[in-house]
Amino acid sequence: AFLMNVIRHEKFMTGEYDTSFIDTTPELFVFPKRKDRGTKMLSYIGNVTINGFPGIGVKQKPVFDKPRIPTVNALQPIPSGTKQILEEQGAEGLVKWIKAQEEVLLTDTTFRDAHQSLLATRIRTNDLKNIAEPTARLLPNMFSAEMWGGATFDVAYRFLKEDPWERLLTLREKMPNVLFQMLLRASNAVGYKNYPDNVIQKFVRTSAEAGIDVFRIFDSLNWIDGMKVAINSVRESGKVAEAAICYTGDILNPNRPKYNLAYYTNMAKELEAAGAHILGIKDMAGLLKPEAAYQLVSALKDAVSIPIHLHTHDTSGNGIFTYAKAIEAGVDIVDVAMSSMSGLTSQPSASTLYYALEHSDRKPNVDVQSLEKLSYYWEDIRKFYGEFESGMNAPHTEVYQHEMPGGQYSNLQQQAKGVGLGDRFEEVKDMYRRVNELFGDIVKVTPSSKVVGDMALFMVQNNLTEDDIFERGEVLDFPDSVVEMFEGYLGQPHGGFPKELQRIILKGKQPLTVRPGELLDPVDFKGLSEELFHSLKRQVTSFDTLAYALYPKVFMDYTKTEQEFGNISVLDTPTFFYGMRLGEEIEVEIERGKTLIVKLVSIGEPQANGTRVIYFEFNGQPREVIIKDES
Ligand code: 3PY
Ligand code: ZN
Repeated sequence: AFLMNVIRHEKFMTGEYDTSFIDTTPELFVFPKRKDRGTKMLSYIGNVTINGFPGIGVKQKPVFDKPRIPTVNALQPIPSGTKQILEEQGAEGLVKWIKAQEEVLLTDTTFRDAHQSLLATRIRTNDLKNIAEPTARLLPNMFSAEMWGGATFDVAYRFLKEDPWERLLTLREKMPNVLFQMLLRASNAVGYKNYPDNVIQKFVRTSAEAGIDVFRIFDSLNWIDGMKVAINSVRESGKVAEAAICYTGDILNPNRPKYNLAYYTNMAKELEAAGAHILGIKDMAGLLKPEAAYQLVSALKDAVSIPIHLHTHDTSGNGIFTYAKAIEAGVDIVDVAMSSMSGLTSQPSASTLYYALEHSDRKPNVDVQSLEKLSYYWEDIRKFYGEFESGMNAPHTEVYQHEMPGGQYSNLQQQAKGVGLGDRFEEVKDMYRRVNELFGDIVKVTPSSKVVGDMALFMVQNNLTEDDIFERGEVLDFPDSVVEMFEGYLGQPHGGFPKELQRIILKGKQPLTVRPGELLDPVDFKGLSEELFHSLKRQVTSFDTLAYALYPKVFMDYTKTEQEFGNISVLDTPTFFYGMRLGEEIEVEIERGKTLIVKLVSIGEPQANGTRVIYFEFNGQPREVIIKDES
């Protein structure tokens, strides 16, 4: 417990400690009441075995093969990489280095966007951890690994009941050579609404200290005013500010002039002037067609002097063709995923791109055999998450109609099921397109995409048309997210909101015209931290305080689970989702070098009070736990 207190202590985690730290920090000796870790863990296993996992239900645990982890020589030092370039030469030096490379550089999104887009962000730290060091050894020449941000933060606490900061620290330790990249929703941080400026500043600073190097910053309405606080915070932390334009529409379609080439080149110039080290093109839905990619990248190369990093989703099946044209036009970096986690709503495959470029002068500097080996691992663990697959198994060119981001598809599908529209998803997708038109053709990416999705669900559920909105809008109770966006709480869209619709939705309320961050009171972090200390009765880190500031309810629910079941992130994924089979024996490494052996012996009959006794063997000793049967 003492070591845990030291590790969890804020000063230790932020590096502000010296050798007198232990002597001058008496609260290290306040230990929580001794609780039995083993019983807590068995309670979790018993509970999930009997009552199932949310979204999966009670299912017999399938038998999975052991994931294939490539063998590497652990005695060799880990080769150095881009992380060392940043450390030695700073952000400006890194930018110079990028520009000097002839080959196209690669960002691996497998640890973040790939599973956000294919598996509703459900991949657990336990599975990421096991492949981190082999990845660092086998792919030392990657530009970066995107492994944090976007939905990972929220989903980790909310559904996986694990701490996303621990994920970051754990992976950082195992991958010391490659730049870590995260997706930051500018003033929305890793959430769905605008936060006060001091939350954004503290979040960036703390993420940088915990190991993030490259921050891809975007605003969900492409509103540059909303991005500046984040860009400045990243620069002040000495890290790399990759400011992104979100790509929507089609620059080559003369009937869709709102988002034309000049719109994007102007935005790029403004982002460069605002301090971007790298310009991101964030094609979150995969709408950037090959010829458009050629023209866009060529024009941006002329417009700005910073490197260009292209992100797309392969939903339409055109991803590699788009990359080939962008690479021909001189794009510096592109986002790819390990092949077994690529394609469809995810990123294009790294090894496919490698072969496409094999005998060209822009061939990426990666070992394709290493890509293949790593891909086996992801192929194996992907099976653990089968329940979260979207069911999409071939390219969907319909994305050019609905324009839904890759990361939203499987989520909206789950949301539709949740409100009883599971069998009307085709209508929901079409309504998503219509809502975008109704809203004046806006950029759709988290959180604005969620607002469009919420409105689409609302309209399908209530059988509403656009005419109904205008005719009966005064009596309709619009979703909160829709009202807030039209109030200006996500910032301002290009060309403004449609005035008449805004009046109907706001029902007399006046919209904001300034940056929401200017109006929101700063968060009192010291106060929050004391509040948390009193309710959790344990040391509170700046990680906890930030999580609480961003997601108060989600974080408190997470701590309840933590108190009830302990640290369940150490369980293997099949056990975490399905519990155990009768007679099965598993090993759980609760900390480095300390492994528990758990066997499920039998499950008692339900009692009159609705409980069951579950009999385990725990390191060879009989142990029982009592579980409430929810069925
Ligand atoms: C996110 O914000 O999570 C996204 O991936 C947007 O594309
Ligand atoms: Zn994406």
